[in-house]
Amino acid sequence: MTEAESVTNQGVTGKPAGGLDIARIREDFPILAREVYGKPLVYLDNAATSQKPRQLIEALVRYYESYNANIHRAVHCLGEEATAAYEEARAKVARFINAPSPECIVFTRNTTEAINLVAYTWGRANIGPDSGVLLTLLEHHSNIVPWQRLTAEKGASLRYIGLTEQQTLELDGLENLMDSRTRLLSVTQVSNALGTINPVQELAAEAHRNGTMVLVDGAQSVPHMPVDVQAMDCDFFAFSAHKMLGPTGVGVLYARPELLQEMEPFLGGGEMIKRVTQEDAIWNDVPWKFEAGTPNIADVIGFGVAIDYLSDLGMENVRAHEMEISEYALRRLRQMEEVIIYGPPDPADRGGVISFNYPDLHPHDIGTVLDRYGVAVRAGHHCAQPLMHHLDVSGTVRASFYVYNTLEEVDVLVDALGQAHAFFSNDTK
Ligand code: C6P
Repeated sequence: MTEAESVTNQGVTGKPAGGLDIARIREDFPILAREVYGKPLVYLDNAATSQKPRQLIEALVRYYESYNANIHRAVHCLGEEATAAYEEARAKVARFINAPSPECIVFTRNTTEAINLVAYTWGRANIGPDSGVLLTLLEHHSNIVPWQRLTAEKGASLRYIGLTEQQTLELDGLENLMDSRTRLLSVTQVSNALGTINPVQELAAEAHRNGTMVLVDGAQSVPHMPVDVQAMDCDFFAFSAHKMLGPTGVGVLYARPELLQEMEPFLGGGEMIKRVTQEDAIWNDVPWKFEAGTPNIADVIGFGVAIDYLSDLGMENVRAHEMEISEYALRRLRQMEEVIIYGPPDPADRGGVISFNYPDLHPHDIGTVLDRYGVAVRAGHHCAQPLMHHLDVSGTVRASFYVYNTLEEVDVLVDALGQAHAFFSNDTK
């Protein structure tokens, strides 16, 4: 019996873990059957991008084979079918995060573009020399650089909420950071680098008491847990399709409807107008006001299929499965000599992301050896350099889990890690 089997028989063997039938789920992902350097692929880089189910791949083929057309402008049947499927995907996204209506959902290219849209439109209109933007040390560069650019341009202040020793947000003394000048708190719901889950609902309530608007970066939360933007009471919410079984090239900006009404468009061109004269133009209704040019039609439709897939699994089950895997991985990694694990110790306080290091070994070296064992992880700064600087490391090795990962794959990771450590220890003797 493997370590994993001795913990539970619910994993790849087919019995539900967190209510999920993992063996059956794995059959939906053709890529999981491939080998890397002669070893079965163990894909643990899901925080970077997830793998895609057959249902999504087939939906993309179906679109291109049977109703490929531009949307919102054709009078023909294909155009109507494509428009209906595209707008149906918007409605599915709205339901998935409990947005009040599909009109609150703007399709972008990714989370990065969604945050930049807010910085460029709402930010330019509302941030001035007397204002401030508050971030946290857990942010991805996508939620740092747009605000650095905006605050530099406007002469506004930029502050960061720091971290406790357990690498959760240091909320003692928040009142000193968030003052009457703070126009925006922009915070990730789950850290991509450490897995820390932030109390965004409480933070939003605190921010609103202070008259501060709230943007939540949901790139690492929506794929992995139930999300309700109305309960969270955020003003803006951003995430990417490709991290949640969907295609690349599609992101989402949710915003409270009255904000979208007030905001100026981001890009100008076709689709985002009602009427254009030689001198000026009248903007289209929301959300189309923010979707200039031909959008990524096929991939938005595919995203709708990915949402159907996750909805069928049930996001509570997805979360339960990842907690089970994380708990097991944390336990096994803690048994290994010298491994330094980052992030909160309790799996309930973290998403399915585990970052770790060996002292004196570069994360890239570890990642490269793991790859030779078929194990795909991310190694490096995870686009979170201010956080790495705070931790005083150049980077970490990061294993990140999803619905198709098994406890047995954690065993493969741990064994390969042991081999990598032994290899470099001998190398340095
Ligand atoms: N993080 C990772 O390996 P895009 O690239 O726009 O789809 O997502 C950006 C982004 C924003 N916020 C968070 C919390 C994220 O994790 C990411 C993407 C990937 O961690 C790729 S760098």
